[in-house]
Amino acid sequence: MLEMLNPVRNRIAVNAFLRSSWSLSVFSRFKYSTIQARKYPDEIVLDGKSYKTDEWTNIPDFILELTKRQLHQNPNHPIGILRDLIERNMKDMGYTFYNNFKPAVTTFQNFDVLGFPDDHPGRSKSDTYYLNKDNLLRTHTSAHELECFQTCETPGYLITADVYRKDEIDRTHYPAFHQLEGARTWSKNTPNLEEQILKDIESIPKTNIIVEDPFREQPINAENPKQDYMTEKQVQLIQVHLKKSVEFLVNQVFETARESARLAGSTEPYLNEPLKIRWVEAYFPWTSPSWEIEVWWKGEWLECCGCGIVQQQVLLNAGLGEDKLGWAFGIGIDRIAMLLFGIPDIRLFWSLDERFSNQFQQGKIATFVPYSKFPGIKRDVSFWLPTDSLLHENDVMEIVRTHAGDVAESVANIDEFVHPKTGRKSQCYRINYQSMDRNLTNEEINEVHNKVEADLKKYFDVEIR
Ligand code: FA5
Ligand code: MG
Repeated sequence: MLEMLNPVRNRIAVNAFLRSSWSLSVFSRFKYSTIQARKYPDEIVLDGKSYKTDEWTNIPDFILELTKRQLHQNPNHPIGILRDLIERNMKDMGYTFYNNFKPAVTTFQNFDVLGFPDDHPGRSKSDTYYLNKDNLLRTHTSAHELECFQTCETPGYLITADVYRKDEIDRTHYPAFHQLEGARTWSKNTPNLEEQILKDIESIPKTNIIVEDPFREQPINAENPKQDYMTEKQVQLIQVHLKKSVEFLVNQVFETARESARLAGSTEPYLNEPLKIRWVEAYFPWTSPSWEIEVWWKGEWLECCGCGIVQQQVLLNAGLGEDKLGWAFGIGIDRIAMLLFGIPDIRLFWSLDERFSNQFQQGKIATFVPYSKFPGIKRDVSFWLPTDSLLHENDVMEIVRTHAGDVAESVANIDEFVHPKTGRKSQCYRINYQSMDRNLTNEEINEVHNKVEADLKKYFDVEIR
């Protein structure tokens, strides 16, 4: 969702329009009030706190179960191993580590304080899991920026936590994943501030990464503007510090992975090539200017981190006054862990199968050995949508997840058209059901697939074709 809000890249605009348009349509809400709503208990208890449910509640039980897993705290799980590795590399560099934040936060923490506009698609029920109107499962670790800025006594901090988003179903998307947030501030009153930042830049260990960054010399432009509270020179210096810090972190992680691969006897050519990364412009409501880093790994650009210069309003909200300036970044760690450990499907992180967990050990990046491959069963579902339908792609994903659980390997909208005469819209989704640890029978998949169709009819009034 936030992934989709970069105005610099056009894929976003359409989605944003689709998403925000439904929330604006009071008429269609009224019209479809006869469609059944899902039932939730009167209260949900999470981490010892009770939340009274309301019309915003949309968290299924299987998601609540995931909140108990805390994979980043498990020293022998790939996610925990990666967190530990990053923390060890960043030790003594002036960061406080926070790993214990609970997943339930307020809409204020997750959105308001970071300057998300009211009509931001990330706030919608089709993107975010709500406990109720005012409480949700954090969608990003930035939800804790405020409290960390308030309490942190070192120049910077690192937060690792599980985050939750309604999202697509495929090999690299899962409704729960992990982020590592970093931030660093300076006091404007530091004597010779600019020289100090330069010194801080020089203290970041050098890497031999190949960097493609068209914005390094001139980081500011009309689409990615500087804020008034900083000089151009300050933006220039702070972005270099930010980018070099992220490059260092990424390089350490990938170097460790290569080292492990070499030790394990691998002779793949990529092990001897320098790591290649590129910076692209981005947009986040609470940073400006903003960027993303992409890493070239085995023939593909992988988006792994959003970042930028913190909006002064966030620092003011945290009570830091006008004296501070700084940067923040947020890295998705699951996709990086997939590459490092050779894990082909993001669902595997959540597997309770010992054939998975027995392969990993604290401090080691081992290459995952698949224990077997089970065939998938494909099923299509095609339907006509009612006029002014509220159905969002993420709703289809959620319905499939509810009935298929981790047996849902991928779901893709493969066909969409509008009937030239009736003006009715048709969609077709292809679902691949596939288990990571057993064979599926046609019978059980028929049953699951029937439930998916039934829910689409019941909750969204579609006409199955
Ligand atoms: C954010 O979440 C921002 N909070 C990052 C940030 C922090 C920007 C601080 C500025 C300052 P984004 O939505 O792009 O940004 O997500 C960050 C990373 O999380 C992505 O680059 C990607 O690696 C990972 N990610 C996003 N969605 C998923 C998903 N469904 N599954 C796995 N990883 C994901
Ligand atoms: Mg992104």
